[in-house]
Amino acid sequence: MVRPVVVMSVTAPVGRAVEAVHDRFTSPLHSPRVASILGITLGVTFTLCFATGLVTWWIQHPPAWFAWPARPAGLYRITQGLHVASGIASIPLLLAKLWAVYPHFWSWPAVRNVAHAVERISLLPLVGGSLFLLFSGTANIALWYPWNFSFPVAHHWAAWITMGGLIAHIGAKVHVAREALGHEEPAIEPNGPPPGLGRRQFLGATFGASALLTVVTVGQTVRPLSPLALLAPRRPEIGPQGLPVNKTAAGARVLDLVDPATFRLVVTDGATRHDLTLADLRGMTQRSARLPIACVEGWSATAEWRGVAVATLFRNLDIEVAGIDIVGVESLQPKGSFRRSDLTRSLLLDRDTLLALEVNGEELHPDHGFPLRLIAPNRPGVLQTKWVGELVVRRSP
Ligand code: HEM
Ligand code: HEM
Ligand SMILES: Nc1nc2c(c(=O)[nH]1)N[C@H]1C(S)=C(S)[C@@H](COP(=O)(O)O)O[C@H]1N2
Ligand SMILES: [Mo]
Repeated sequence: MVRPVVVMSVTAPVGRAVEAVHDRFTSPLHSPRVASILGITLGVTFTLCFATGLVTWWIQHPPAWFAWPARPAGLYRITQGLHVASGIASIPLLLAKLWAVYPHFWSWPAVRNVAHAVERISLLPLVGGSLFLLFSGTANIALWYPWNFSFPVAHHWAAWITMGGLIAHIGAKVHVAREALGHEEPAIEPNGPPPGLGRRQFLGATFGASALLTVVTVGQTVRPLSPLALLAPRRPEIGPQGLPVNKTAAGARVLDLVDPATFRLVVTDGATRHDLTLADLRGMTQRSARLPIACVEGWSATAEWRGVAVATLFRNLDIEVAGIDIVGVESLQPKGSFRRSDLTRSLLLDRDTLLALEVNGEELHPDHGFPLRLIAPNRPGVLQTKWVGELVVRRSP
C-alpha cells in the first residue's frame, strides 16, 4: 500500500521539522481509504453534474447532431434539478476530500519522475476546476455575480477541464483506491486510538452535511420539501400568482412599453407580416396546459397556463409549418440576454407550446410577462420568453 513517505531524521534541524510535519498527519482521516471513499462519491456527483450540465448547455447552444425532444414535459426540470442538487451536495464532499489529502501537497520530493510530475500537474485543473465550478455555480444560483466574464461559458469550459483532470486522476489512483478499499483498516492504532475525530465520524459528518445541504435547498424544485428550502434563493410557491419571478417587468424596463390597447403581436414569415391585437388572440381557440417553469438556476414551479397554441396561431394565419427551421421569439424587452429564444420544430408541432395570456385562472401579472408570454414543454426557464412582441419564422433555404 502506498502511504505518505516516512522520513527518517538524519540531519538534526531539517529532519526534526519534516518528522514533526509527518507526525501531524498520522490521523486516520488522512488515509487512502478516506480519500478513496470521498473520491468515489465525488466521482459520482461530478459525473452527474457534467452530464446534466452538458444537457443544459446543448439545449441552449445546440450542435447539429443534438435534438432535445418536447416530451416528457418535465424532463428538463429533473435534469437541471439534479445538476444543482448534486453540485450543492458536492461542496462538503470536496472540502472533506481536500482536508483528507492535504498532507500530500507537502510530500517530498515534490516530483519523483516524469509520470509523477504529470500526475501532480493534473491536480491543478482537477482541484482548481472543482473549486471554481462549485463556487461559480453556487454564486450564480445565489444571484451573486462577482465576476465580469460570462458564467455559462466559463463554467462550461471549466467542466471539461475538470473532467479531464478527474479522468487522469482516476487513472493515477485506481490501484491505490482498490488496495485501500480491499481490506478494512484497523480501527485501533497500535499506539492506542489517535486523538480527535475517528474515520467513521468524519465520513458520517461529511455525508450528513451533504444530505443536510441537499434537504435545505432541493425544496426549490421538489414541491413537498419547499417548507424546508431555507437556503434556496427561490421557493416554488412564493411570488405573484403563486409563482417565483426571475426578472420583473420593472427590471426588464418593459412597464412603459406594454399597453394592452396598442399591443400588437407581429408575426413575420419572409415578406408576409401579420399584426394581431389581444382581441384577435383571445378570439382564437384557447388551450390550457399544466407546465413547469424550470429555471437553469435549479428552481422550478408548475402552473396552469392558458392561451393560444403556436400551432393554432399558424393554422389561423395560413402559415405552412412544413419547411420551418426555427421560429424566433422576440420580447418587447429592449435589451438583456434573455429577451429572445428559438422554438425548434419539435416544440412548434407540440400542442402545448403556448402563447399564454393567463396563468392559474388570471390574466398574466406584469412580472410573468403580461400581456403575452411563451410557455412550452421540456424547456429551460430562460427560453420561456416573457412580454412576447414578435415571432419570426425562419425557413431553410
Ligand atoms: C472531484 C473529484 C476529486 C478531487 C478534487 C480529488 C482530489 C485529490 C487530491 C488533491 C489528492 C491528493 C494528491 C495525490 O495524492 O496525488 C487525491 C488523492 C487521492 N484520490 Fe482523489 N480526487 C477526486 C476524485 C477521486 C476519485 C473519483 C477517486 C477514485 C479512484 C479518487 C481516489 C484518490 C486516491 C486513492 C488518492 C490517494 C490517497 C492517498 O494515497 O492517501 N479521487 N485526490
Ligand atoms: C454547486 C455546484 C454547481 C451549481 C450550483 C451549478 C449550477 C449551474 C447552473 C445554474 C448552470 C446553468 C447555467 C446556464 O445555463 O445559464 C450550470 C450549467 C452547467 N454546469 Fe454547473 N453547477 C455546479 C457544479 C457543476 C459541476 C461540478 C460541473 C461539472 C462537473 C458542472 C457542469 C456544468 C455544465 C457543463 C453546464 C452547462 C454550461 C452552462 O450552461 O453554464 N456544474 N451549472
Ligand atoms: N423577456 C424575458 N423573458 C424571460 C426572462 C427575461 O429576463 N426576459 N427570464 C427568463 C427566466 S431565466 C426564467 S426562469 C423565466 C421565469 O419566468 P417567471 O418570472 O414568470 O417565473 O422567465 C424567462 N423569460
Ligand atoms: Mo431562469
